[in-house]
Amino acid sequence: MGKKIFSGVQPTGNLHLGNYLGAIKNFVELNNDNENDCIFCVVDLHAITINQDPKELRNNIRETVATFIASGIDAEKSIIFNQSQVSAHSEAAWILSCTARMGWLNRMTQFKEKAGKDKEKASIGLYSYPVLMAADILLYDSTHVPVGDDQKQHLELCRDIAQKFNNDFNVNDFFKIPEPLIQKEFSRIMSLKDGLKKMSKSELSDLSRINLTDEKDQIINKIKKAKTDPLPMPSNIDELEKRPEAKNLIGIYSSLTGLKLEKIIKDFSGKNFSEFKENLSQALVDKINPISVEIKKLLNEKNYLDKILSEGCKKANDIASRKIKKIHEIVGF
Ligand code: AQP
Repeated sequence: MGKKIFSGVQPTGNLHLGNYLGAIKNFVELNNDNENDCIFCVVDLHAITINQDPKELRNNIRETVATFIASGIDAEKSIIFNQSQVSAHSEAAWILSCTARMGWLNRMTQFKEKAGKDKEKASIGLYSYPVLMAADILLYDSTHVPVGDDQKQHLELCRDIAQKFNNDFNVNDFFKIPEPLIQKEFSRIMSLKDGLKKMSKSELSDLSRINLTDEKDQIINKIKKAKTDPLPMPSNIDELEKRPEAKNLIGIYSSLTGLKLEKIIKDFSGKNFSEFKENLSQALVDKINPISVEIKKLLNEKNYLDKILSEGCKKANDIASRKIKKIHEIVGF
């Protein structure tokens, strides 16, 4: 039986290699399987949990759609839409925030990381972000959610909310309990400047990430400058655990080329990083350059991108409005 796939990407600019290898690459594979029903959402309501410039946000929404298409998602075979245009998301998020418990949300590590030291100044939206994410997923009876490893905890919370709602209202199986789809290996791509920090859009230094719009020279330069340790290339897998930057770069190379870690380590064992970095740059250029060229081309086709969104919104709204109607009946509105 086919899967019902749902996943979202925030239109916060600078979509990067982590977003691609952790999530979008998986979206494309799932979308290629005709058995699956796929919904890919540009989660603009999530984006405003931190300050956004309205004009940039509007551009970033289109750029996210362009990235989906340029990466190989087929708009004919999936629903692509932006969250703010389907009001059931906000409505369901409110209702589910009455099911979710403070204690559960207090455990969310992403909030702690993003709010930083001054939690009092973080928006309430940033805190309740995972409840909106649960609403997104549950409105479509999604069975599988492809995400990067950083979203695993939010998905567990979504399952808890679904189960509690089903129990509280005695509606067994009303919300489907979704399964995460997380890559087995290298599901968290790390910063090029610090192997212990996630590659991220909001990191100030552009050298910390490969953007999906980077040109060939930028990619080569970033890999040249990527942090490594002073030792030569590792000679066995066990060494990787103690060498986060080497582990990250080798992991990226393995994800891009499909080569096994053992083979990469055998081929480069004891050599200088510079030789490996040349191979890595080439693999990156081969993968990212065609995507980058296509994104830039699509950004000149605003009407086409807007049409994808408006058609997607109609389809998403059909499904979500039916589900929210049932939710209203269940809670007694
Ligand atoms: N570094 C990463 N490695 C693997 N997967 C990642 N994802 C994000 N970063 C990595 C996955 O990409 C999908 C879309 O992410 P998002 O745009 O919704 O937000 P995010 O996780 O908050 O991404 P960033 O880059 O870290 O943004 P900022 O800097 O704004 O916090 C998700 O499936 C995510 O797991």
